Amino acid sequence: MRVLILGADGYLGWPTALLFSSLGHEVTAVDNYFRRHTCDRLDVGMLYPVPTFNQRAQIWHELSGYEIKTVICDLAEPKCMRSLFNGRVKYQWAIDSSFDGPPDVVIHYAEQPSAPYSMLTYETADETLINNLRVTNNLMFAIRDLSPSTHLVKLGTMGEYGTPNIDIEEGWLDIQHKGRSDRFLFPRQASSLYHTTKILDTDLLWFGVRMWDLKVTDLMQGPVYGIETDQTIINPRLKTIFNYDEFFGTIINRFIVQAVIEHPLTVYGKGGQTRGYLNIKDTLQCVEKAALTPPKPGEMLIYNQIMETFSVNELAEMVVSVGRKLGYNTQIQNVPNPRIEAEDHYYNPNYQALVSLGVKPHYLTEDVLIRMFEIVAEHADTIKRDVILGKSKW
Ligand code: USQ
Repeated sequence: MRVLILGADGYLGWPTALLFSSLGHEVTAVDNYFRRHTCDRLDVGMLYPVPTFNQRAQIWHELSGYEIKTVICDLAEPKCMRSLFNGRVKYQWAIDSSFDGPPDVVIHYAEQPSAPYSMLTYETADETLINNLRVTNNLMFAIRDLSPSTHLVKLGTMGEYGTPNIDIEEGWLDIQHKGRSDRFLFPRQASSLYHTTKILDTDLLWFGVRMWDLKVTDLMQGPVYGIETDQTIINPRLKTIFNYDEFFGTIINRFIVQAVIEHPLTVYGKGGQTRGYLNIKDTLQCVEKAALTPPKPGEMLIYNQIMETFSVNELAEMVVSVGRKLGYNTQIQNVPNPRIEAEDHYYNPNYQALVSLGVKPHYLTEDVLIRMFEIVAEHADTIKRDVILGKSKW
């Protein structure tokens, strides 16, 4: 397949590009360096440096023989987006820079992914809204106008549903009302502006599916943890970006870093907040299965992309237990919750569909945590203690 990956320099985008390339697909990878530039601007650091986007593609080619064509441009600009479909694309790095045709599948990660960043200031809220919605709209129109049979795989988030007091279904809810029934998008209620953009994306794409028979799969993903995938371990220069700051570090990744530098684990509020989690390896499996299982034209498939659920307290206890076994003085500190979110709530999402498609879950075991500790410990000297506690408050 011709696979176009948008946001391909990021934590999930780069390993996704490696996976599809390793399977022999023709991969074009696009990014605008938002993550790297924003980390520099906020001065939050990363666990280790990674080569530039083009260098990564070259290194991959030297090691595997496969080609990932790179494009550096801002997908919020319609010209940039449309060039990927109409052949006017300018590759930054490619062995063969001819255009092979529009993609069979697009994997869309090209969004500002941080809830705390979206809630930092008016400017970061606006940037999040404009970037995320414009990129999705540009993509929807590029597909509609230039390649209507392309399958769009969109990364959404479990946070779209919030924490309702009923079971969370996979995307849809059958409603009975006054003797009649119909199926609707499951009710959505986010608790950050970032998560709200994901709801708006879902609505936008559902509109495109109904109006123009687009083919969309929307993946409701939970917070991801982990560092290694089957391809990134081939060589240290293929590692994915790893953040541990309040903006771009997800909770499990942050807790491991905190434990390694013996900073108390930052449990926000009461710690009863429960979410569905998954290993980065399972993100790749899910995206691959979704890409290989396209909907029919005019159909939107929605999957809940999580493998198990934990409360913040449960995660903290697991990290403390492993940290202490490894000889770290690991403590927990309940800090005032910077977010407005339920700290004690019902949570029962369904998430069987991706497993039914063949995804084999990697669970959060002690061994998985120990391996993460080992990798983080190799970089302990570079960890910035001052970015652990945050500035963003709702
Ligand atoms: N939390 C803590 N302490 C911390 C960091 C987080 O208690 O130091 C809590 C948060 O308050 C929240 C939970 O842990 O209740 C998860 O927080 P997170 O920062 O790991 O995840 P979140 O902000 O929800 O966002 C992340 C990704 C986002 C993705 C989302 C999936 O950044 O891109 O969409 O996970 S989900 O949470 O299911 O919406």
